[in-house]
Amino acid sequence: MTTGTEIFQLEPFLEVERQKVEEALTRALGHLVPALPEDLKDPVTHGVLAGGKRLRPILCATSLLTCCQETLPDTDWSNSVYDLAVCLELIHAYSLMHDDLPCMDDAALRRGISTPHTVYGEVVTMRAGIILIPLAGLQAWKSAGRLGLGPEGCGSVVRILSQAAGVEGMVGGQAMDLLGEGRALSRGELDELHRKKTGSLFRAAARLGAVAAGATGEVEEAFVRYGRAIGLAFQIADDVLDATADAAALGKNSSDRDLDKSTYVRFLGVEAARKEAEALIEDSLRVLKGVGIVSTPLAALAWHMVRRDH
Ligand code: GRG
Repeated sequence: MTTGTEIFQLEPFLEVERQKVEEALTRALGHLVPALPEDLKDPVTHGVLAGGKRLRPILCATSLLTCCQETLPDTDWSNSVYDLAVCLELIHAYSLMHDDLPCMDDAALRRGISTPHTVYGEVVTMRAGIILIPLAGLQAWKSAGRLGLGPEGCGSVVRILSQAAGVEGMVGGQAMDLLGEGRALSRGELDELHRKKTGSLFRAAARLGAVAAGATGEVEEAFVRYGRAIGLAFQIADDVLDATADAAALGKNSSDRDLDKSTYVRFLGVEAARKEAEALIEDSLRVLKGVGIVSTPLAALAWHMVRRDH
């Protein structure tokens, strides 16, 4: 099978991108943290800077740069790309802080390190997570302006982020997940749950990149479909990893096995789940090609969603 990623050095690419994301997160916190109540400063910093693959902002920045075909952006413009992209990571960070709370997954470890509530307590961690939601919106709006988007474009960026984070997206998916515990979900319910809970931020990441680059409606729609397919593929791969990797490799305990949850592996088995994830990646790249976008970094990122080991 040809993937279009054979000569692309994915690991160095991811490392360089991850570093730019870390720098942008540090810049964002440098502006945001001083204004926070004293007791939230450390928990917010812990929740945002405690590692992670940073895939959502990397996807957003790569989509944006691909649409612009920008080869040598000046430093300010380039920083603003990553400043926009990290609005997604602020939402992701809050969701993980809350997801790990005792009233949800009750996880003491994430990425191999202590979760915020085990260090700062449950109530403070809840507040630290909540405060990240408006901060993410503000981050999106300010950085979109610095990228040169007008009021309408800035509004679109904040709307896309808010919809992805809200009841039509991640929060809606999490609610479905909580309500579905203890009963077997149908395949349709499982797809809807994950399209919302996990998929919505990936979809928004690809779409925000296109919108911030001023893409046409047709190209924007292709990025939505690309993001939707790789978001679902990411989740299927997550279920496969949860079923096959050990806790040390994942940096957490296997929550699916512990909670007896409906997963893609339960529906399909490991091999068929892997194949379905790969078919989604192939579809996602066909959609981009349909609007004339053949991008090695976007292809490599898409394949990484299903070939990663953690
Ligand atoms: C109470 C209804 C309600 C909502 C609160 C907690 C919450 C909002 C949403 C949780 C959503 C959630 C936990 C999604 C998980 C998505 C996921 C697969 C996370 C792991 O992503 P990676 O692998 O993590 O990108 P890293 O560690 O790399 O950042």
